[in-house]
Amino acid sequence: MGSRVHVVEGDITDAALVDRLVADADLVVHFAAESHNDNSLTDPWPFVHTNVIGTYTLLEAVRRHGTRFHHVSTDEVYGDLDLDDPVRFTEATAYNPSSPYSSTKGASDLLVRAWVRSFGIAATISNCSNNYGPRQHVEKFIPRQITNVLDGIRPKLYGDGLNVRDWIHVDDHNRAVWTIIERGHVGETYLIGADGEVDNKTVVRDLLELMGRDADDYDHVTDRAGHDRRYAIDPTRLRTELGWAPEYPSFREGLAATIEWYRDNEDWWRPQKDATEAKYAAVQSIVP
Ligand code: TDX
Repeated sequence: MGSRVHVVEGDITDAALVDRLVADADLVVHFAAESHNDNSLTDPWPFVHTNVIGTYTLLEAVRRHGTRFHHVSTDEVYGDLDLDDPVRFTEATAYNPSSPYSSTKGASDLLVRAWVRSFGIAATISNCSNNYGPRQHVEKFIPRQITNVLDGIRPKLYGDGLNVRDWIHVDDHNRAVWTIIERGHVGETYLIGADGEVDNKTVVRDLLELMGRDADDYDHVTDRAGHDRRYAIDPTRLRTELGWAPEYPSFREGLAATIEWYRDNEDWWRPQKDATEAKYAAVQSIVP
């Protein structure tokens, strides 16, 4: 890969840097975001700064240079569903975000739509469900629990643990983004999901079992403020119009591979672990 990749570390709100990089690009794929709900409850400002001002900065650069743009977003912009709700999110679902994080992602999506309509930029948007897989920060649900178990700490479930997330492997997400870039229609939004709805308690029990531990060996902790109950994506449009399909055979197999990755790559996650758990310990306690 080496010479084919040029890594530049910078801030997406740095308009001069962004302009210089976009001037040389054929395509901008905008994955950059502050992404963790819990962090947005502790301090919303970095979310407004990066997700809103950062997206604005990129949009102005692609407008100046006429560059094709793809905006990566989240299903959380649609708010949440009841556990027994018969519908799932579609491209037509109204925006109704709950957290500082999801509201800033919703705001960034609306900026992209406005820049398409008002300035004619060539952009597509994708809203994806919960990702899992290698190299995910240990603050997120699945890597937090895997690394807890590896450290001999019991997994921590928020509230009653019955909240449902719709899981997709990060490689399937990336393949879907590439499909949209190659075959999607400019100005359109595509929802990405792999029919992977599972409640949090089941995820924790599966992880414990796959790691050779008792499936009941977890704690309930303080619930997240405003905790969304359920997310669920209807990926029909992406599948039928663009012909995408996930390649991971099942969530459980993907989970087993992810556990292996964290077992084999302690060097990657260890430096973040203690500080992340200290941050959680300051706001969460075990609920008997
Ligand atoms: O320790 C935990 N215990 C727990 O029960 C953590 C960290 C989370 N949870 C719950 C909260 C959620 O119901 O697990 C679920 C998943 O939590 P997160 O990994 O924090 O993800 P979520 O809040 O669902 O948001 C994720 O998916 C949509 C990403 O963080 C977002 O960036 C993405 O947009």
